[in-house]
Amino acid sequence: YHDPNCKDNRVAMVHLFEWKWNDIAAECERFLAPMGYCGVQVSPPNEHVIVDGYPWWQRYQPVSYKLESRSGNRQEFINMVERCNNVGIRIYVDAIINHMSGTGRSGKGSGGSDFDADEMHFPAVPYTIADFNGCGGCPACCCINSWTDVAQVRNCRLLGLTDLNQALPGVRQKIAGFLNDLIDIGVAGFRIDAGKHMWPADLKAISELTNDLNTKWFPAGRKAFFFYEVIDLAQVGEVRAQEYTGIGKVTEFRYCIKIDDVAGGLWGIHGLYDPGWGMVESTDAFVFVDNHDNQRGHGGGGNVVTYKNPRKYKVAQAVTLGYTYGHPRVMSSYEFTTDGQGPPANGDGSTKDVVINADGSCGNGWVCEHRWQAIAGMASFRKAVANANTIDNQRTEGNKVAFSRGGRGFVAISNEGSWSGTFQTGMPSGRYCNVIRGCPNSNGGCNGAEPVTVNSDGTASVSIADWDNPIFAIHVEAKA
Ligand code: LAG
Ligand code: CA
Repeated sequence: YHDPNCKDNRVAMVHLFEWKWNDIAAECERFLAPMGYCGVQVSPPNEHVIVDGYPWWQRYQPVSYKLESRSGNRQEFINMVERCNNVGIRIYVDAIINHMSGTGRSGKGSGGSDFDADEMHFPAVPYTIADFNGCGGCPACCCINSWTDVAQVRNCRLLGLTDLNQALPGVRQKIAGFLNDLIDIGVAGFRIDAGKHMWPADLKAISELTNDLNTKWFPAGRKAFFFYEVIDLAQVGEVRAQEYTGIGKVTEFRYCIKIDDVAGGLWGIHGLYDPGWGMVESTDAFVFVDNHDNQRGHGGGGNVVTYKNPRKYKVAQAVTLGYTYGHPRVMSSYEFTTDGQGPPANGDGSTKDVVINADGSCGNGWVCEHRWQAIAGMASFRKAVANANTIDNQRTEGNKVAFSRGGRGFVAISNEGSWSGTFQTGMPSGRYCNVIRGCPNSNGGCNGAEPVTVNSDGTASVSIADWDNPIFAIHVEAKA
């Protein structure tokens, strides 16, 4: 349950937030596989409520486990999983299993199923009132309003969302049935939404009901990767991320604050993993610079760096993908100005296609951070150094840092103007491409810049001069 099930030494996950299944399938083939990404976190694939104006958060209110959502239908989902797995890219599902839709909602879901949340009537699963937590022990509204009352956090309604009782065998079976349907299709794992709001023992029992992964793409006996969304910002008396490390990896939200800090002052890189802050150990940590919630002030919010601050964002991603702490996920956003705004939409409300411009950037309102050369280049770097757990030759000078990764890669980042000189890269001699500028091309050179020569003693002449891309990175899988 801790192993992301990546192909070869691939590591980086990208969250293609609100993308349609057909667009994701194409992206696996044309970009993610060649750039060395491991997999994609997809938006919730299950049937959901439809809210006026189609805010993104409607997908966090399930109506059933039918695979009929704003991103596409069941057949399109199956095609995506097959096409991505066939090029070695894994699919991870955002699984909403804590709750169903919010109080006050009824009608038909995105797949046409009837439901009535006030009656706790979800016939397309089916769930009835008996499958939900009652209001006994909860405040009058049945909502969570004390975050230090751990039983209330787990057994009452998060934001008024009808709360499933995962202690019941029947509920466990239905949730496991949903996960097993996805596993049988070929997904590699799950982001468990609202993990904080479920008891770890119940989650453990559910994960133990899941099938082995599909042997068409995975070795026999493999289990799905589970990573639990637990917002732990070290508030005294609240649920701790460490309660979940026995059953999978856990989101480390303190990392978002740390990386924002470190990307502003690289001298602080030594403190990126800070046990004093209560952060979970590296092998348990699931890390990200920002996510779909905190980039818009939801889910804990806080000071996080996003695509709206591109230069700092690239620095933050270079540190995240270049360093050793945790398992990294890259956010891929759509442009937004208000927090509820849904994905780019056509006149009929359907989600717009992702279009790719001639220069490789995205159009139609999709930001595609994962395609920014600095970020994609660092995803390829992480694959190349995946087996190296060490940081060597680390050198910090004020707001600048350089380090190498076990003879397989070398990075330098300057947050204070240009930086040039002779550096010990720890790399074998040869001609390499600075993957922040571009990849090797078929003419024996590099796109975007001249090749870099590493001498037989491991030294190289390094220069960072581009204010908007203040990073230099070479690795053994990008030789000129
Ligand atoms: C999560 N992790 O634990 C998701 O990452 C987060 O995006 C989800 O909230 C949340 N848990 C529940 O799955 C999102 C929005 C909420 C939204 C909720 C349900 O951040 O704002 O709540 O999805 O759609 C909305 C309204 C609330 C209302 C609630 C129930 O914003 O005002 O109380 O619906 O009707
Ligand atoms: Ca709950």
